[in-house]
Amino acid sequence: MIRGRFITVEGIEGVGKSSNIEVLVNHIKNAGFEVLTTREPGGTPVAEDIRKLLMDHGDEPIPEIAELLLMFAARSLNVNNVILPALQAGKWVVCDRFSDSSRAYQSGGRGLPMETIDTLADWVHGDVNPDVTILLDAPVDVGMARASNRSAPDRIESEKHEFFERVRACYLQLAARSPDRFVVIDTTRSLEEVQAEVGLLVTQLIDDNQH
Ligand code: Z5A
Repeated sequence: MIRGRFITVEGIEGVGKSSNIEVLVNHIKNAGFEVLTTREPGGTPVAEDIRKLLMDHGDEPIPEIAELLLMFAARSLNVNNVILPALQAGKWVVCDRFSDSSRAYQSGGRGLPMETIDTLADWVHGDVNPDVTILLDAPVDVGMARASNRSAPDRIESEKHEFFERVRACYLQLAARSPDRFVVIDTTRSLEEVQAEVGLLVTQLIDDNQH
């Protein structure tokens, strides 16, 4: 029996996922719920090792199918060892990226069939699906400019502008197809404004959960 609420945060790089997850988590804690945060790829020791393999610029090319399967291998570890036990213990779970990232990056960006990703999602995490997905959205140039202030780009961040345009378009299509699950937040505004909107959204979720 799953009792906690499962929230995922999605978006292209630099839209402010990390900056807003903190606010989200604080609101949930202040409302008296236990909350666990995790990220993908990653979240467990082995899944974090898979993350390193995926992000590093090694000499060996990583085929698109291998990339997809590694994302789902990491997800299987995170779901079984972290997310599901927390939900079953009544905790809320906030996950920085989940299967919608595979849909947006590996299907939207790389062109792999969406049906394959849906099949893997069903196989790897069955009924463990987000109750709410917050899609932080901004034009690619805005996200890239914000992200460029940080460390050197990893393997996926080194993709071209058009790749991220396809990823963003795919995210927006996914959100349009599942309006009951997705909330799209425009992050071109100041961080304070975006965080205030995230706060309102969580307050609403907490209210819904209590009635
Ligand atoms: N990936 C995949 O392909 N398939 C999958 O299934 C999964 C993942 C799960 C790792 O993700 C990569 O894995 C990712 C997708 C792929 N590759 N890419 N690209 P990640 O989440 O670890 O990495 P990321 O997307 O690059 O996240 P990020 O760079 O950490 O971005 P962020 O968390 O969204 O942004 P941030 O760190 O909160 O903010 C960036 C900067 O902008 C920072 O200085 C903030 O202070 C600033 N900021 C944020 N919001 C604002 C506003 N509103 N105004 C002004 N400045 C702001």
